[in-house]
Amino acid sequence: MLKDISVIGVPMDLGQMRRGVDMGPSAIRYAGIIERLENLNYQVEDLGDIEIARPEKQSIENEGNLKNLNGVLEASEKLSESVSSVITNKKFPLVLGGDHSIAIGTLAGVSKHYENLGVIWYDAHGDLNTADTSPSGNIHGMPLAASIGIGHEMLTNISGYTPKVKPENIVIIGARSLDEGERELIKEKGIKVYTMHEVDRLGMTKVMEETIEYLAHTDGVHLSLDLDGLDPHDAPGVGTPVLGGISYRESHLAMEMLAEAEIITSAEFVEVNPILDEKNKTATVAVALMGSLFGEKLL
Ligand code: Z70
Ligand code: MN
Ligand code: MN
Ligand code: MN
Repeated sequence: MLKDISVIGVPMDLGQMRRGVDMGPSAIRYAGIIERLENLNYQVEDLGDIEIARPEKQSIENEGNLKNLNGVLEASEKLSESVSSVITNKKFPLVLGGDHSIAIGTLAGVSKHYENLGVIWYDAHGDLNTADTSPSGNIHGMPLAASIGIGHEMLTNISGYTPKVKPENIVIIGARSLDEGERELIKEKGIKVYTMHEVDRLGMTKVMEETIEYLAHTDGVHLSLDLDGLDPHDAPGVGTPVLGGISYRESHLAMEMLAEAEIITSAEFVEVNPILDEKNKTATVAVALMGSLFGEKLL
């Protein structure tokens, strides 16, 4: 991973109903991401934030069971364009969220550039809902489904094509809160999932060895890391904390193994919510994990 890095902030909070996750990009910058990467000798360009409609300005028209659909669509198209031009310029796109609905736009921008993109989805959740299966109507619970072409046509067709990812090119790591419709979709599509049961049972070393091997046939791998994949003790500043998550140490190890394998070609870190956090701990953890992902070593 010797490419120079372009950072894109996405102050998105329309994919869920809690305030504050729009401040995620600021919190991550405040925790020192740019300096951290520069110290690893990357040339880092901060492209600033994508402009996102404020919830106050949205007429909360919920199309079916899709909250803030128009705002999410608008942001997804903008983000897709921005991410795509970063790749055209031969830089590594590093996207800072914002809620996880931004992955719809990120993957739309990334996958254009790959024939056979792999995705690692590091998350407590599957994010495999559609309007029909979602208990909440929150689009941040739907981006992985949308990216494999399942769900509302407006969400699956961002940037004018679908699907972005093949189900067999996905690995979910850290899952421990799956809705009924998500479980059915995982079985139907044969999606590879390391729930917390497998993380406990196999250990993170084996989980990552298998993940890297499983994705060996792909021509690029996107890492979509939801901070709620970590245990709430280590990452308390998230909108939907779920007990029994991946530890800070295991997450470091996972990032180090990805760095060593040199397979990651784009990444996003999402769901950091500084108003639910303890002294910016979660953004600080995110920055530390990005350090490891980009090759930081202890010795
Ligand atoms: C639930 C839903 C979710 C993130 C929560 C939760 C989804 N499955 N995703 N936090 N990042 O409402 O669809
Ligand atoms: Mn998520
Ligand atoms: Mn593609
Ligand atoms: Mn999640």
